[in-house]
Amino acid sequence: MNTKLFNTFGLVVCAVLCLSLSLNAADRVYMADATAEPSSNDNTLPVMVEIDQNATGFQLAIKYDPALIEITGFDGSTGALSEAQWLGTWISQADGELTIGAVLGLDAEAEEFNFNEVIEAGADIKLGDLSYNVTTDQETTTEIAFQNSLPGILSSDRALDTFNLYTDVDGATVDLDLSTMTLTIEEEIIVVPDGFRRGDVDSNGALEITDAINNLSYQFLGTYSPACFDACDFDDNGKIELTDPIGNLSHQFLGMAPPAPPGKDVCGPDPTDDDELDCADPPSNC
Ligand SMILES: [Ca+2]
Ligand SMILES: [Ca+2]
Ligand SMILES: [Ca+2]
Repeated sequence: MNTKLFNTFGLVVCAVLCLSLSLNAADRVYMADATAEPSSNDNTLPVMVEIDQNATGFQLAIKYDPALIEITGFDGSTGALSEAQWLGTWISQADGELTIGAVLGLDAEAEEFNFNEVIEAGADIKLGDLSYNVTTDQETTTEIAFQNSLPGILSSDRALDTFNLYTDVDGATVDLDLSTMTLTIEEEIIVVPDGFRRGDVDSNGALEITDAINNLSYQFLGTYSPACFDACDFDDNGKIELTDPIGNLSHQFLGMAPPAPPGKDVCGPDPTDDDELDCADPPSNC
């Protein structure tokens, strides 16, 4: 075979092999990385697949650390397995193993599979949700893995190993590529918005004459340091001026216009946060 012919032959072989490889590459089962709080119950994880043939049934096997989490079940009603006519879940908490079996079509009278019922080929298909509790009170990370050859939870005598696969419309099995997800167990960080009451210069939660006086002392005597400059900007024009304490007094004693949003009664962020003023030390009572 001369070089040119050999190269052509190689291209043809690659075209066939590479095409089939790219088709098969789509068969996988996975879960996205997630975060949960220590000692938290009733968490859920979506179980996802990507399949390049129509599927008539699934078998999944999952390994997890039983010292950190407790898997309590699998709910197919929240995903594509809501159409399944048979769905079984086996959990061995002691071993940290979970097996799921599902059949889309089942002809009960004929006692045989009905391969007309399918989950159609595609990507990002949610089969359902795992439910789990975090049993550790420590912050840590743990892995949950789709793993083959788990001892046969599926069989009562544990004689059969369980693999991750699905069946196609001919009843043939298709292996699923495996994956491992990371579960980060950590306390939720509660972000407190930088809220303030406008006009409440001393951040005591009420609009009083002292707020106007403190504003004047800051501007003209330099004897007062506001913790929240936005609160001093009564009309929210982006500047702290004489008009601000005057507007404050006029509202309190003459019933004139109230302070600009968020107002004096409700804590909130500055709707015009693009000026030079900020609220570096938001009131703790907001
Ligand atoms: Ca005040
Ligand atoms: Ca102003
Ligand atoms: Ca502003």
